[in-house]
Amino acid sequence: MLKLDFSGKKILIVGMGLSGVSCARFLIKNHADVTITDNSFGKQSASAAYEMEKRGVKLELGGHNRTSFENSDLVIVSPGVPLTIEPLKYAYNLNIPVTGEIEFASQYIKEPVVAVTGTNGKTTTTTLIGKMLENSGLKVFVCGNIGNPLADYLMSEERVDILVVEISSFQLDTIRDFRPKVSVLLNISEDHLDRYGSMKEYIASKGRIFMNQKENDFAVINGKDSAVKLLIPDICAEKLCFDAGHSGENRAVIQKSSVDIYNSNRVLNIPDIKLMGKHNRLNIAAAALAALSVNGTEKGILKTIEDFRGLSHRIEYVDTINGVKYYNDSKATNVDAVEKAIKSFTSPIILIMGGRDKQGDFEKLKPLIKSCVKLLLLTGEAVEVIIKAVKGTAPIEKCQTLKGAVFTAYEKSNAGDCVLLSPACSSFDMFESYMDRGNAFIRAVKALKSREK
Ligand code: UMA
Repeated sequence: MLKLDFSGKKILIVGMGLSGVSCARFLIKNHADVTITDNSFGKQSASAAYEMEKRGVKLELGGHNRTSFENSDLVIVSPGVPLTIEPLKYAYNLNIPVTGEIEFASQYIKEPVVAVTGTNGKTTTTTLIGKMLENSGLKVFVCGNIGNPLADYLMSEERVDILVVEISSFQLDTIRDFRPKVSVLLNISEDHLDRYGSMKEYIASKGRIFMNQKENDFAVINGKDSAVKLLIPDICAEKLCFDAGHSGENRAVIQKSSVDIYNSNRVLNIPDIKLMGKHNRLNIAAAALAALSVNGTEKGILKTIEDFRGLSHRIEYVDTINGVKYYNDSKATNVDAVEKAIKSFTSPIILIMGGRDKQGDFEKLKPLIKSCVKLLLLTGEAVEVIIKAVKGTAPIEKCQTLKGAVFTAYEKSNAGDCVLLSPACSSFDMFESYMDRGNAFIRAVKALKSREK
């Protein structure tokens, strides 16, 4: 574990989730005076609260106390906490440093970092880069938005050669000096507009991943994405574009079921890609370019793609019942991800959408729903908004629950169809997380399957 001395420093952590707890563990071990404040306090936080108190962290739960913000030497904000909340304004007004977990932890990390952002495909690409580098013989720590905070590395006894970090826009909002050796920007489409005032702000947030890079760093970028292209003029790092068409800078060409990577004077062909959809071939191209720029080997890359079968909750095949295939794409929490999912199928689709609206533009789905979806089943808070946006495209039915939607899909499907849960919304109206929602979908499908036996 990294040893530092924070004696006499009063540090306030906002949010007792994964990021907050991880920072607190590290700081308390290094003699800081740590307080965690969280505006809610539910059953799930009880074990974290118990651990924190035992370690000597002060807790202020169920609300935020203005004076704690004003009396701190440093405030560390969790990514899910909006930077506009009232108590943070008091800290800003008093010039108290406010930072996030990624910026805080990265100050103490000397190893090179590959950082991956984008609206969709971050977790798959982060996982692929981690495996490609491991299969190339490197010691790797994979972390970030993927589920284990970067700050966990500060507590780890083992040093690695390189870190691969999934980074969300929320995490980028609080960086200052964070400088990845390789920054990957996969794509940008509408998302989180309930937090950002406009697309312009959201694009600017994503662009922060490049802001501290220098000429000897690498920027792996989607050369066809119009929002990503807006950021290119400000990038100092060496640009490795993928899918950029015929432009001279193009370093990866996406074929029908393979990817060609231009690596120095050679072409690395990644053949027979089993993951569905062009979006996955783009993720693979980005991952390979990133891996190659930090000593990943062609052999390590090819082995990774040969072995990789995709992650849960991303167009995940669940089962076949009466000739109908069921797919769980619960991670598709925005419109762009649903577009990509629909485009991955050639069979008629019974599509299950809905949940909590993140103010996505559902109207964009109209042409695809019209041409590919035979029945649209809607659940959750966003039902009426979605109906208004896509009416006239396909038959629509409202369902009270996800389980009910699965049952309706089962009743209305014919052999050769597929049933796809791809919600275009967050899960928080009815579930704890997209994983919880995806697991509920899988359970409902498995229950129907067992009735068949
Ligand atoms: N809270 C306050 N005050 C507020 C608002 C929230 O105290 O005004 C509290 C909440 O009550 C809660 C705590 O803050 O107890 C949660 O903080 P958090 O939401 O930042 O959660 P963490 O557990 O720290 O998880 C975060 C990321 N969550 C979000 O960005 C919302 C996790 O990404 C990430 O895995 C983790 O850090 C480690 O890096 C999840 C996510 O949904 C998977 N990310 C979004 C996405 O992928 O779309 C961005």
